[in-house]
Amino acid sequence: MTEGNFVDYVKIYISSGKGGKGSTHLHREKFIEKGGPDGGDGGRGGHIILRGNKNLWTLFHLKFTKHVKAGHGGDGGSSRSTGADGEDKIIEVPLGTVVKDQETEEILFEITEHGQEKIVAKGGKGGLGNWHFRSATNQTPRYSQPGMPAEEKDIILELKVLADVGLVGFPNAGKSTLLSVLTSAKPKIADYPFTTLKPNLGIVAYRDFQSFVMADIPGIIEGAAEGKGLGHYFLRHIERNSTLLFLVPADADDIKKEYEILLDELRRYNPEMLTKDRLLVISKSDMLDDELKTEMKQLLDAQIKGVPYLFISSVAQQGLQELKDKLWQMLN
Ligand SMILES: Nc1nc2c(ncn2[C@@H]2O[C@H](COP(=O)(O)OP(=O)(O)OP(=O)(O)O)[C@@H](O)[C@H]2O)c(=O)[nH]1
Ligand SMILES: [Mg+2]
Repeated sequence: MTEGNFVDYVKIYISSGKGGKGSTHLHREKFIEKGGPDGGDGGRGGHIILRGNKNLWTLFHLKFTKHVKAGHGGDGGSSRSTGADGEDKIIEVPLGTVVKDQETEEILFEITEHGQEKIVAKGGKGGLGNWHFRSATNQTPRYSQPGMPAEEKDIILELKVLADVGLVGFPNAGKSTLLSVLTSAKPKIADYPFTTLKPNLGIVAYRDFQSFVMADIPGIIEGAAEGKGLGHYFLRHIERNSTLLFLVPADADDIKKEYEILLDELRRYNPEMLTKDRLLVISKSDMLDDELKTEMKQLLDAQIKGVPYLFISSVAQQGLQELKDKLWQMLN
């Protein structure tokens, strides 16, 4: 898969296991004519459990999971032996996964911590065996409880928390190329606008085994907030990023203007986007010689205030470590 490893919505049909039935058994042994009741209890049906996993970033691994079924509880047996519990099924999800009941649209809960476990469909309780029902008046009860039924439903998993750093830029600015050199993601790259049609996520490895997540989204054009291009729909994917990385290519006619158009589109989409930390990078700066770069720096220093900027080149591998350092510093 080279495109669209980003999945933030899945629907799954789940069913827990039903409880095993209790046993109606009367003890029989040589020389003991009338043994008492000794039917054991049924086992519990398996639960469906959601578990948070901080190493997952999307719901991609569940994209093709349509059903999840837990095991049924075993029936109780003689000699008060209890049936085995049904096997639980665990669904691992990224932190920030919101779980909804599809039918009622009710939010059931949210998984926010690594290792956090929540039962989303409870296994049926096992029935009690007849041993429990013996009494002074009934020494040989010939009944036991059935197991409780399973729980079945469709659930929706929706991912709320997204990457740390979101890439923002016009089509063809070099966003996907940057993702491909900083992470092991393999997004499609081409010399035409709207190459990227779906968001891509990658994990940027940082010094000493640390990492952060970067999201590449389709290019944004003027009017995106009103639905032009593809940017509008995908802006929601960077709504929760803590830091936005603006890319303007070195060969842009007017860097300041391009940056301001991008900023304005974000503002129109949601003014809160402007409260995030921002970093501007001039991409494809391998196209600049030193003289041009110096000139451009002077211009940018005069024109663009209040946002740090860097020159980078994904192709020539320039300024990338500096970029990672800067992003890391902003994230922490
Ligand atoms: N010279 C040079 N070209 C680059 C650099 N980075 C990207 N390019 C080229 O720019 C073109 C667009 O790159 P992409 O990474 O696909 O751009 P994008 O921003 O993801 O584009 P969309 O997905 O359409 O929004 C490709 O032809 C790349 O090879 C760079 O550092 N230097
Ligand atoms: Mg792209």
